[in-house]
Amino acid sequence: MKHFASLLGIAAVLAQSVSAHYIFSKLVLNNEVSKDWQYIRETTREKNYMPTKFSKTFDNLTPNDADFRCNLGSFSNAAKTEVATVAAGDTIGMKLFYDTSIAHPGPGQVFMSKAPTGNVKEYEGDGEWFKIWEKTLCNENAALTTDAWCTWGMSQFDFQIPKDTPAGEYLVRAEHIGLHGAQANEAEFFYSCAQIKVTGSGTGSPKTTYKIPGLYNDHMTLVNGLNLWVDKAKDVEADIAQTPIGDEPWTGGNSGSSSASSSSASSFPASSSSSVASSTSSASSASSAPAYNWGSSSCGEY
Ligand SMILES: [Cu+2]
Repeated sequence: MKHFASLLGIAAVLAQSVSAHYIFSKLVLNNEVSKDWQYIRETTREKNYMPTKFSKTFDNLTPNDADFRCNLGSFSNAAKTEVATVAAGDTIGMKLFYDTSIAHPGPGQVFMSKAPTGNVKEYEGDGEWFKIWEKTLCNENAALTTDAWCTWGMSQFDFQIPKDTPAGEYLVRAEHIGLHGAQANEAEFFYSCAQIKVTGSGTGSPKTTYKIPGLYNDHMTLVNGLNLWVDKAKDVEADIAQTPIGDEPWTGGNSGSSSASSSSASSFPASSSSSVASSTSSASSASSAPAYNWGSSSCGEY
């Protein structure tokens, strides 16, 4: 049994070696790809492509930290990062370093947050965030460990800045989560933030907003307990529903009166208590998790 497990481990290493880790470094405007870190705040971490995790961390960073907003040390590069002008309603993209593509199974999402002073270069991202784009399962009959996920194989996320977005400067945070280590609390978060200036006359207001940190916690089964080798698509969907990933993205409109906004914001911690309950129920599958999780071996250095 031990030999079997190590063979599987070697197979996982071989499968992984063709697919490096990744980080969003380029902005795509009118199909033109920017330079790396021209509009996206560069992280100061030595291996910028390594993921943020709840356990077995790199650089001690976890999703509970302030730098989970735009990645480690990136605010120190805000002033030298350019601000891209984008008309509300336009579709832009965020593209991966080295033109890699995503070879980890999991959802992708894009969040925005308005700079309260009007100057995004001095904004740390401690205000309200809202979600504008989301990709989860696209083919439930495909393997949950690979191409069941819409983002599998993508090298960039293309998304529309909602037409109703009010003019102003914003952080735009693209994120991909690799769930292949979630059974061991080693979900992998890949993310960074672009600086943009939205033009237009939008007067919309998102219904649901979030704080970062606060998007995820390790009581959420999706990132701590889910097992892609054992669980079914409906289990994954139920786990997604307990996180902000399950919320509808804001694509425009004035769904956000201030009271609606505050009630949905306050329901967010409440919903995390239900995920605590379900994480207990799936603990048995986590403890019988196969030994070949990628989190410990192949995902260490690439
Ligand atoms: Cu990995």
